[in-house]
Amino acid sequence: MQVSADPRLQRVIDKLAAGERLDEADGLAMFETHDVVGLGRLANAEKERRTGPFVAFVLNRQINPTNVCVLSCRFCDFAAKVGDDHAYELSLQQIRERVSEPIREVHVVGGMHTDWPFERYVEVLDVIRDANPTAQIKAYTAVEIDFFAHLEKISVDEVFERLEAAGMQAMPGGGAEVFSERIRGIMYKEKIGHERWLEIHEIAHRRGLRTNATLLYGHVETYEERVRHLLMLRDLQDKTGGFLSFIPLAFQPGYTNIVSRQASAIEDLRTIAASRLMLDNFPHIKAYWVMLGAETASMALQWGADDLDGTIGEELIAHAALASSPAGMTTHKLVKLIREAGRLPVQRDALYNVVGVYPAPGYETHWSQRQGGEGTDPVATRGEMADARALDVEHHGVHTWDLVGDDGREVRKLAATPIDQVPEEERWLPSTAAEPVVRELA
Ligand code: V47
Repeated sequence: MQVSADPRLQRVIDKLAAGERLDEADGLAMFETHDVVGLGRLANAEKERRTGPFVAFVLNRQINPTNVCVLSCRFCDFAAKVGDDHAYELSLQQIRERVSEPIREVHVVGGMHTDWPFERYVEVLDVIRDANPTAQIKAYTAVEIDFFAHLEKISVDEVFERLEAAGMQAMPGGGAEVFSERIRGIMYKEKIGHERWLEIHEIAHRRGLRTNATLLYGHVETYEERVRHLLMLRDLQDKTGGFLSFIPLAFQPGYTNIVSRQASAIEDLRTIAASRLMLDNFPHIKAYWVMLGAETASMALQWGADDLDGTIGEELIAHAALASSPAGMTTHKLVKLIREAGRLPVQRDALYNVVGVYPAPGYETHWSQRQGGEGTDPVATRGEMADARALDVEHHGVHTWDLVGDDGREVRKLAATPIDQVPEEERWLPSTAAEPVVRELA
């Protein structure tokens, strides 16, 4: 069993070994320990127990329909007022164009516009569904849902009814910030507090909608406040089981003058690890490369994270706050980051169904020789995957699966079978290697 020189972390190790649940004191111990390597090992063991060597990612696109917002949160560099130079509103046609590529998820979040009627937000979803029926829609934070309910003078359930009818399939975890009235008073006075945020997620879960949760850290919050935030999420998850993923968001200082620099990489990794261990009832912990930066996000995959979010297309919120990461990522780069962390890339959809496990280089060649032509998605079918696994074990060993061919080209260009020609039930990959992740991600 693992041993730590820090007696408080040792207590966490002992409790986990005994199958005991961690409490507030344990949470603090993890945030305060000097044995950050020991903490990382512990969280990594927990990640591996859940999803083995696999790390998921999604081909997605973020749509921020407008940055015009009725709120003026101190920490937000994204929001604008009508007439500001940087204020923008996407037309429905622009939204249509942005979601027409082969993606699996559209993540919609934006400002709460002073003049837009609720109908406009519904139309945004209508247009996305119409432009790309295979992409699942993860739309609108609890803050926006609350805003719509007030705007329309209808219940939260009625808001969900309208949005679900327009194609909403999941809800993102934004707007949670830190569940602390102290921080709300300093940073986002006009925004809903944690009780309303949790209430709206509970309503979503009762309707069968899966949602995510976030924590905005690295500004003026204390470790106690981070731990209490995690415990409140864990309590709701005990009640409903509706959360899919937790995403710690590293605050980007931008022009806000709240702090002079972003949290350190060690602080990021510590937060990922502590979240993995405290949130024992959350299926997934996401390393959000946009805010962590690609290198730290890749390291987080050895510190408890099992998900890297996605290709994104064009991120605007963190980049308004001067995030130094790129605005989007190619599949090739994401898969490379996952492989650099010694993990096996799995493509998922918004609801964590497995779309495909990436095959070995020899296998791509085999495909392209056998079928020729260009596919639209690097998915392996049931039978093909069994072959790939055999090939992999024979020639490369399981950790050498790769997305790119020897010439460095993406497998997408070589893949044999376009995803829409693969029957739905064949997209699940029951090879020995894929089984644990299929179970866990489902
Ligand atoms: O709610 C705003 C945060 C969130 C800054 O659910 C900032 O899968 C850092 O919630 N620095 C929106 N963060 C993003 C979000 C999200 C992202 C990826 C995946 C998912 C998911 C959700 O971004 C906001 C706010 O908490 N934010 N400004 C900033 N300067």
